[in-house]
Amino acid sequence: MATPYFPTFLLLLFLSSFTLLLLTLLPSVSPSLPSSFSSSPSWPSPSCGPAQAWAVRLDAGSSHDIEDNAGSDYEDNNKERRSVHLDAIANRVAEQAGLQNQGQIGQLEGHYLLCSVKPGRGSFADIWSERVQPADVLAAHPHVLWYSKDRVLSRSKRSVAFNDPHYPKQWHLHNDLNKGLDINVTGVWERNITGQGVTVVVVDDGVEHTHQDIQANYSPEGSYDLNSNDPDPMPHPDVHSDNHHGTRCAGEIAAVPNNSFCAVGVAYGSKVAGIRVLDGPLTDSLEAVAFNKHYQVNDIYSCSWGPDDDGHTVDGPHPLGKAALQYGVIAGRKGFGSIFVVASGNGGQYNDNCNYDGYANSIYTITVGAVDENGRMPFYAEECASMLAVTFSSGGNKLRSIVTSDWSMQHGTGCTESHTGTSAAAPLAAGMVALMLQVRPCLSWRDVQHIIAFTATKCDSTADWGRNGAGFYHSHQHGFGLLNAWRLVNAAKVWESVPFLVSYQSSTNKEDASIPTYPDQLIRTWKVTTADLKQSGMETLEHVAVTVTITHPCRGNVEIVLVCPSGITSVIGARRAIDRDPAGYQDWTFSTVRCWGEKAEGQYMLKISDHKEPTSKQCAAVGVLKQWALTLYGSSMTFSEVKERQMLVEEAMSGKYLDSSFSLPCPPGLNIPSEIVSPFTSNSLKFLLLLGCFALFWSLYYTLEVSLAHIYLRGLFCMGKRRGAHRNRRGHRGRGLEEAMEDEEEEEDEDRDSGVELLTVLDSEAKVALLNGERTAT
Ligand SMILES: [Ca+2]
Ligand SMILES: [Ca+2]
Ligand SMILES: [Ca+2]
Ligand SMILES: [Ca+2]
Repeated sequence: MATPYFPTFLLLLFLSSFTLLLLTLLPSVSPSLPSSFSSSPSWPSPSCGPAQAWAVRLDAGSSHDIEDNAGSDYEDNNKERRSVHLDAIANRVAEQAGLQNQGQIGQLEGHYLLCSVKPGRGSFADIWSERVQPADVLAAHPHVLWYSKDRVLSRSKRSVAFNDPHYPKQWHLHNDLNKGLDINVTGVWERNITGQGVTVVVVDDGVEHTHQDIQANYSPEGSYDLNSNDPDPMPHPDVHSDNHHGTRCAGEIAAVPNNSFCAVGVAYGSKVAGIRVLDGPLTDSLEAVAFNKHYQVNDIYSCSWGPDDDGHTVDGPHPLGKAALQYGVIAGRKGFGSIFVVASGNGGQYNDNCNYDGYANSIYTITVGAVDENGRMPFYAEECASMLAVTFSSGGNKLRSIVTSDWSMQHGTGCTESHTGTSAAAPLAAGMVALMLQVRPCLSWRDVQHIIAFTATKCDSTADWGRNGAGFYHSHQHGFGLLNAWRLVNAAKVWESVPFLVSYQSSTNKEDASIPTYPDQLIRTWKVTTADLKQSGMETLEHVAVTVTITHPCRGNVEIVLVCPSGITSVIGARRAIDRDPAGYQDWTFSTVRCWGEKAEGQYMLKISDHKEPTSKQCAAVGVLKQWALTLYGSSMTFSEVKERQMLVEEAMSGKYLDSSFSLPCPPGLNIPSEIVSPFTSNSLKFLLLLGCFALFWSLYYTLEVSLAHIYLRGLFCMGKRRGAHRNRRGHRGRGLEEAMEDEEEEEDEDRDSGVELLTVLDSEAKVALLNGERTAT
């Protein structure tokens, strides 16, 4: 009979189904891999989705602890031992928190990703894991310095197909004609990175903030009008109809998207402010006020202007402007430093060079040049050794310009297709920095410069690219290359702040050495030893500057080259054919970024030559190097740390950190008052002057009145008692008054004393009035 087998078959069927059910319910047991994420193609691993991951930073504890845990089997160096030790701690922490260690996060030592193992709801494992609260365990754990849970981010993709009629023409944002020749920003926007929480201020001729494409993103808190001294930077129409510049720049940064009007800004989620300062005479003090205006509101200052680009000007910020730039990077943005973006200049056709422009040359500024839509240097662009990077702008006649907002005053339509020059490049760079600051608000002003050097890409094969000792490519025409929003933002995401800025200065070398005619050169060297750098702890370079005093009948003929210890050359003082100024260079500081990331130690060489014109009598006299000094800027970041950062940045380019909710901790910053009322504003100076004049007149009048009353009284009581006496020759404020009195009579001795007393009292009264006035003014 077949029937006895039937229950056995059913039993087998039941058993196998039960086993299958158990297998599906149990958590998938995967080995915990302490390997770095570079080996894993996708990160975080698919089993560790958002809201299930914890990023932790671990403390390795004391070296004794390492010895104990790692054991004597490990003969390798400390670092490796430390890493193994940290892996072990990470495993332990993960286990205790009911999580799974997914390994170190990239190259960030001590940072680990721990995943919760979440099987289906209602399972045994789920019930167990709900009892253990990872947050409680991580918060209390002695080895956990910091932890952060994945938050579920809003993943709604922003449509990059905007309804703004001119968006299709904004080739700098999406170049459909020459693929790849744009700022590579759309991928960043798709991840909701649009500059939210960041304010960019356009320091220019005003911003039409009621403009349809600007109004929604306008920041009145960051704005000011220094030309008219009021809070409203609205541009004033003028006869030339050219005060549209600031509005155009503001549109490039933050033009409102999807409003069916004109264009879209690079950082359309950011706020844009305006400081009106170029529509009137610009003084040093006005410039200084502009550079620090609302410096706790404004994060980035976009400056599309500079000294005359005529090929023979040597000028830059004057003492107050310099001090304001320095103060901005120290105290601006809660101490992380204001970001100053400056245009490199449009004097290309006059053979101008941005190292003769002190704003570009300054270490505090991000110097941005321009390339055309083909990635080539346009005719107007200037080159220099202090150029940090380039981005897109107009080119020759047949090439497209920048499409952006325009003012609607006078002949303006509110939208333009012809914004040109390096003026159009700097705001694009400012917008890209805004995207970086949304991702990581605590980037310092130097972090931003570093990230640009680390991420800019080579363009234009015809340029003079040189590879420096740290592996960075730089050209005098394009700096470190094209700014790339995707690369900048991804690098910003994993960027840990660089150590604080240190500098080294050589002694001032008095020379009085003649500059020989090219190909001969005047060569001077300066050796920087380990001992020289010991005090500051400088390991690697950022900016390198040389300050020179040179006399020459036609200074544009002089060429100054700096050679860093690695051998890379920087033309810090380029020849300028038009510059026949006989003034030479008086303590002018030339700078270069070409030695970025290189070791600071070694021999620096200065080469100066005179490219004489044989026919020119005017330029025949011999030039003289009077004195020179070398200044190095850098940090304690070691050369190997520079290399590690380069690897980390490249690893981040896949977007894996941007896609995850990974974030490094950000310190809150310093508590700096939002605005310090400057005693240097023209208004307060005028007020003080007025008050001073009033006090002086008042004291004169009062002295006169009291003295006359005194004489009158004395005349009444002491008439006829005249006798010879010394003239009071003591100095008083009212010199004219004293003379008037001399004509009237000669003073008596006893009366002179009381007179002095009276005047002293008057003097102090006047002072009190002045002091009170001063207090009111400050
Ligand atoms: Ca105004
Ligand atoms: Ca728009
Ligand atoms: Ca220039
Ligand atoms: Ca600069």
